[in-house]
Amino acid sequence: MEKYKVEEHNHQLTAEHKKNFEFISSRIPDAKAIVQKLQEFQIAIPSWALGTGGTRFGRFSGGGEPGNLEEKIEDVGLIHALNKSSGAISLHIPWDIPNNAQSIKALAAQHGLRFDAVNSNTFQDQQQQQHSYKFGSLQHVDKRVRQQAIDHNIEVIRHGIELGSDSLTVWLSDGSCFPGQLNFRKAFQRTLEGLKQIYAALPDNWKMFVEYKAFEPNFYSMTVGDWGQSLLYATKLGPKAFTLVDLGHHLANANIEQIVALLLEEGKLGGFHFNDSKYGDDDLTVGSINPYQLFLIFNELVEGMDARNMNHATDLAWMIDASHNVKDPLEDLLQSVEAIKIAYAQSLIVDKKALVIAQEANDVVTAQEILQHAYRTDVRPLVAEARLLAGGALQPLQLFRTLKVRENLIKERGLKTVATGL
Ligand code: LRH
Ligand code: MN
Repeated sequence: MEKYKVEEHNHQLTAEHKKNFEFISSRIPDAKAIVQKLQEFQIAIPSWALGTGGTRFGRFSGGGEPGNLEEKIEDVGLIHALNKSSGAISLHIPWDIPNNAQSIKALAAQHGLRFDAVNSNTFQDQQQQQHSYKFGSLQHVDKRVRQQAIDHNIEVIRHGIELGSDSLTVWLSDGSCFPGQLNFRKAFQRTLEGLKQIYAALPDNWKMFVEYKAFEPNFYSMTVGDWGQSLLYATKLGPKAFTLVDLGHHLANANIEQIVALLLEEGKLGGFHFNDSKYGDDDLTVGSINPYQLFLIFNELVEGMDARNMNHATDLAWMIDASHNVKDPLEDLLQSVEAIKIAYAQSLIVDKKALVIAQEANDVVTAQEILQHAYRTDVRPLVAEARLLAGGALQPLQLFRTLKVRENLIKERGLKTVATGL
């Protein structure tokens, strides 16, 4: 993405933007500090969500998909050039094995990208694999299957070390589909034993994220099925283990913002897989279904992180985990990053002192008014100003379309390339 194209785009929009930015800056305390925080706040893009996703009923590719890891890094680099908010990529192994780690690392650096958490995969059987994960991986009744899964995770850590990553995400599809199929206690003990061996292989400065999920692909029990189970594992593993909250991994109507507040209070919240959903693990665009919930989650995050003097930008892992069935993958990711930055900005303008006074006075009405005033404030000029100061586009999606990026990718890569991933 040539810089002059971004500057040309911004030149046309700057006057309108400045008017909007001055309007909101005059109505909130310390807009400058908020813009600074927004500039620092980077969200990692999943390497497995740069192509068209699908369901068991079908997959409708949009063309121009990245056919290898190099092209995936170029696509994340393009997103980052547009929004200056996606300065990291999260790899999934073996979907994206970096054959030559040094050249991959150099290519990423050229695009201003670092490598966030690396993800293991013991939920699919690979071609040359000796033992099947049909009945689980770390929970498996057969020690050889468990050892195979442990070895894979240690291999993933090795790839991460080569790339300069400093965290491993373990999501286990393990569980059962029918009552009586699984001994829950043994499954828990075996899984904990396996995670301990993986934990022992972590470099000193690394973190391990234990991602929980309520159901799918198992539909009776999941061996890491909710925040409580993940917290149990993370607590028994040690100080380098944390829970990972994927917004789509909860039972209906779960109060995710309360879960976040408590995991933060326990010092065991490691990070997020942001997406949105109406029913199950729908992996939809962040903020597309329930943007108020996303705001309430960030409100708890900012309140809890400030209470622990945590650095908003670096002390938790901010990652997207989405799948695109009907939208252009890059447009979908641009919308998701924007939704996350807007929710973060809204949470930064909450009048926290007044909220505490209302809460301590059981003034329920005023407490709601304070939150919804922030939620109903159009903070988009703050997010845009942060982008502008960072050299990004004032309207990334608009510029993506104006420059016919997808059309050019289709010319370059064709209609048939398929990106590895979901
Ligand atoms: C499981 C999950 C997990 C990934 C996978 C791609 O639903 O959220 O984070 O490994 O999606
Ligand atoms: Mn996830």
